[in-house]
Amino acid sequence: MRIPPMFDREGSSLYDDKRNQNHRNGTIIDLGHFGKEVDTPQLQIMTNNLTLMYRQMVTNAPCPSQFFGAAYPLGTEPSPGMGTIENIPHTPVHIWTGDTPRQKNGENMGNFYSAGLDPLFYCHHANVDRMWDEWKLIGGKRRDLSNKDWLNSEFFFYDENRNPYRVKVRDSLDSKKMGFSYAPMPTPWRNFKPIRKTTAGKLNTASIAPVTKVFPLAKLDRAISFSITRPASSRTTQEKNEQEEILTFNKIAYDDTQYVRFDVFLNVDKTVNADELDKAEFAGSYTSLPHVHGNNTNHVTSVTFTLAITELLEDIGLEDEDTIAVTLVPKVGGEGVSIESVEIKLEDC
Ligand SMILES: [Cu+2]
Repeated sequence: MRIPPMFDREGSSLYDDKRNQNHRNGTIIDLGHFGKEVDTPQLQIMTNNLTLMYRQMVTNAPCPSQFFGAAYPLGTEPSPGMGTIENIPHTPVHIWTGDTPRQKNGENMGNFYSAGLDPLFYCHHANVDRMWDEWKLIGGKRRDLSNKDWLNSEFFFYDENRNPYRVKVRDSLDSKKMGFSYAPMPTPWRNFKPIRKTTAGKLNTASIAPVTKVFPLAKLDRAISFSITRPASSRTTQEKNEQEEILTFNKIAYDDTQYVRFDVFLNVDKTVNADELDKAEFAGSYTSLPHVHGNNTNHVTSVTFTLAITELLEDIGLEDEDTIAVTLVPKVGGEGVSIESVEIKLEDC
């Protein structure tokens, strides 16, 4: 949960001056970070981090389509939905590391165009790659895709002689074939399933606006709650095993030169304390890594965001309910975020 000390020695080739100076000297990385300094106690930051890791690796990623993100075949709309760990911890580590206090665009790590200028970028991305291995070790249906389009996708890199070098996804599934493997490490998040803190039971959804009245939402400038009907309730173990219940946010639009982050909770009202994420009702967060474009003008992006909620509904005791309450809490940039619609779908796992 810290930047390794060797990256923090001034004068070393691993050091980069364009990092947030408040986050040096072994400061604990805040995966809940949203670009502002907040007075969250260290213990709370650590429990938030463990909760976020559990959500991204376990709860929200029971199937390959959640972990890897939605399919993006040629000819379809961009940003069909990113993978769980691309969202978190990948993006918050970028934002947390970048020099937001002194650089216009959070350079280096906090912006897409400049992130690779910081040597830490490569360590960070190797760590994300390591989490791919860890995810497969959890078991269940957590395995690589067999889709040929995915396996045969190609990327160009450069070798040590600056010659282009082609790599297919299928060549990169087993790191041992590439000559390396990751040393076993403790995974404290594996057993960090948040426990239910309230005993209030089901929130009265009759007093909350239905999803059809709230969306399309013009701006997420404050916390909002809505009720939404599930496609099925009281699902059997076998049904849950075959299909995952997916809370889907369609066409989230915002200016992607800005950082946005919002949290999603189930079965709580708008007064929820969103600084404490270690609760069963916390479903997940959406985060974005800013892209500064050549001309630096606004650039509206439209994305789909999905959250797997089968385990969550079990843990909160909502499996038998037809209608549930969802609350969105903007952390940063919400005034520039619009959302066209929200639905719950069952997807093959
Ligand atoms: Cu990155």
